[in-house]
Amino acid sequence: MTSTPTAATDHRDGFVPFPADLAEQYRRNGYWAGRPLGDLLGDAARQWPDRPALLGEPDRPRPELIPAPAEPNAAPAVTYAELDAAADRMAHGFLALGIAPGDRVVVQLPNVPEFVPVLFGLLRAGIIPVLTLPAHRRAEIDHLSRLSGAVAYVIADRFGDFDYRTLATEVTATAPTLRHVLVLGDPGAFTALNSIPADGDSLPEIDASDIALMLVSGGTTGLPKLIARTHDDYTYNAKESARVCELTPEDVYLATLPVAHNFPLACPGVLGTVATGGAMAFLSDPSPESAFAAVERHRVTVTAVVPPLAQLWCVATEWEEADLSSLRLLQVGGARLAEVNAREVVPALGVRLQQVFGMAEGLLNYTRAEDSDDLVCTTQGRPLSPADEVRVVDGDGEEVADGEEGELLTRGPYTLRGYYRAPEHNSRSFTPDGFYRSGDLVRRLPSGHLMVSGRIKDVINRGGENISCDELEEHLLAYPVVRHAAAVGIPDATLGEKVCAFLVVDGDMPTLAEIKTFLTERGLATYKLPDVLRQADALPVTAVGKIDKKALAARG
Ligand code: OOB
Repeated sequence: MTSTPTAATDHRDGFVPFPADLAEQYRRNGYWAGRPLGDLLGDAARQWPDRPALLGEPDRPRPELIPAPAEPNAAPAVTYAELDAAADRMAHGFLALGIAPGDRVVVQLPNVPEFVPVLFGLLRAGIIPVLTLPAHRRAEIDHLSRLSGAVAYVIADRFGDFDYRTLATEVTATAPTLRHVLVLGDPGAFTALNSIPADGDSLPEIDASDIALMLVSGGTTGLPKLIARTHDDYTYNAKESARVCELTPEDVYLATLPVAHNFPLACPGVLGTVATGGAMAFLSDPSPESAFAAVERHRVTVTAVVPPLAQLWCVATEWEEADLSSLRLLQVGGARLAEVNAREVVPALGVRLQQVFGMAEGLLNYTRAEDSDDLVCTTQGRPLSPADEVRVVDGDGEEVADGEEGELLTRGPYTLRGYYRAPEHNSRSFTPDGFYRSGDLVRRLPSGHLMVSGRIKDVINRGGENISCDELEEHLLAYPVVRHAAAVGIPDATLGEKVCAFLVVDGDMPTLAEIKTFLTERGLATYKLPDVLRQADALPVTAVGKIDKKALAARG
C-alpha cells in the first residue's frame, strides 16, 4: 500500500457496511443477487433491445447523448439497445477524463431523459453519483461536494430561470476537490457532456457490496446527510418495488417528482421501470396542465407524486380536459396524505391509489392492489420486504402494542447502517443493534400496515403540553374551505411556544373564532386550538415538494 490513499480506495472511508453475518443471510435468502446496479440496463437491453426506453417530447424527440438512429425513419423513442450503448459510451467518457472508479460525482440535473445515460454511465464506470435535487443551491452543493469529496459536478446549463453554470462557478471556487464541471446543453466556460462519450474495451469489475450511489437525506433540520446505497441493496429496492407495483414491459412511467429523489428513482420509479423493460417519460413541470398533457401524449400508466400535488391534480380535473384513461396507478407518498384527500383520488382521477411511506435511508411501505379501500385510504402501506424488521417503540425504547403510537425503528436488506462520514450523528440515529431511528411516529395494525401519525419533532410544546401538528392539521383540513393546512410552533414569552396555523383556502378565510368553534365541536382539547391564524396563497415547499415547516415557522 502507498501512503496516499487513491480515490479508488478511499471512498469507503466513512461508509458503514452491512455486518458480514447479515449480509451473508441476505445473500443466502436471495434478497441480494450479487450484481452491479448498472446491469439492470444491460439485462433489459438483452431482453427487450427494441422496446422503447426513453420517450421524447414533441420539441425534443431525441435526447442529447444518444446518437441518431441508424435508420432515418426510426421511431422517435430511444430503445433499450440504444440507451445501453449510450450508457457504455458515457462510462468510457467519464473514465477517459481521468475520473476513477470510486470517485464521487455530484449530479444535479432536472427531469430530462439524459439523466438515465448519465446515471448508468457513472454506475458502470464504478464512479459514485451523489444525486442532488434541482432546487439545491450553493449551501447544499458546497456542503455535499465537500462531504463526499466529489471530483466532478454534472449540471444542465439552465433550468427555468436559473443558470447552473453560475452556481458551478461559485462552488468550484470553494469546494476544494471539484476538478470538472460537465454541462448538459451549452457548456459556457466548462465541458460539454456531449463532448465526452468515448469508446473503450473494458469497464471495471464492480463489487456488488460496494457503494453504487449516494442519496441526499430529506431531513428537515440542519444540512443534508449522505446515504450510501450499495449495488446489492438498491437493485433489490428497485426490482422488488417493481414486483410489488406489478410493473410490466407495457408500463409507461412518468417521472414527475425530481428524479434524483428515491421515490421516482427506485420505488419503483426509473430503475424499477428499467428492470421490467417499460418506457419512461420525464416531466420538468408538474403542474396539472403539463402533467395531464404528458399523460395523454405518452399514454402514461404509472407516476408518483407528493400529497400537495395529488390534491392539486384532483382539483384540476374540474377544468383540465386531457384524457387520463391510460393511468392505472397513482403513487402518493413523501408526506402524510390525509384521509379526506386520499378518498378524493379515485373519484377525481379514476386511477388506483397507492400510498407509499418511504425514506431515502431505506425502508419502503406500500399499500397493495389487494388491500381494501379503507386500508389504502387510511394507512401508509406495509413493508416491502419480508426481511424488513420494524419495531414501534415508546420513549424508553420498549416495543408498544399494535395500535399504539410509537417511534418506528427499522433495519433490513436495503436500509442503511449509518450515514456516510457522520459518526457522531450515527451514534444518535441508530440503536446499538443497528436499527435506524426514523423519527416517525406510527401505529402498526395487526396486518402489518403502518399509519404515520407524525414526526417525533413535529410537535408544538405549548406551555408544557405537546400538540401533534399532524393531528391538528387533519382537523383543520376537514373545515369546508380549507385546501391546505400547516401548524407550526412560534416563540411565545409565556408559553415557550404557541400554535400558529397557516391555511390556504378556496373562498372566504375563516376567522380564528370560527376555527376554534369548529375544532371544539370536533372534540379537540382546548390547549390544541390555534393561537394565531394566518392565510397563505400557497405553502412553501422543500426541494421535493413537501411542506416546508422550517420556512413557515420563520414566517410565523
Ligand atoms: C421519501 O423519502 P425522504 O427521505 O425524502 O423522506 C422520508 C420521510 C419519512 O421519514 C417520513 O417522515 C416522511 O418523509 N414520509 C411520509 C410518507 N412518506 C415519507 N410521512 C407520511 N406519510 C408518507 N406516505 O419521502 C420517500 C422515499 C421513497 C418513497 C416514498 C417517499
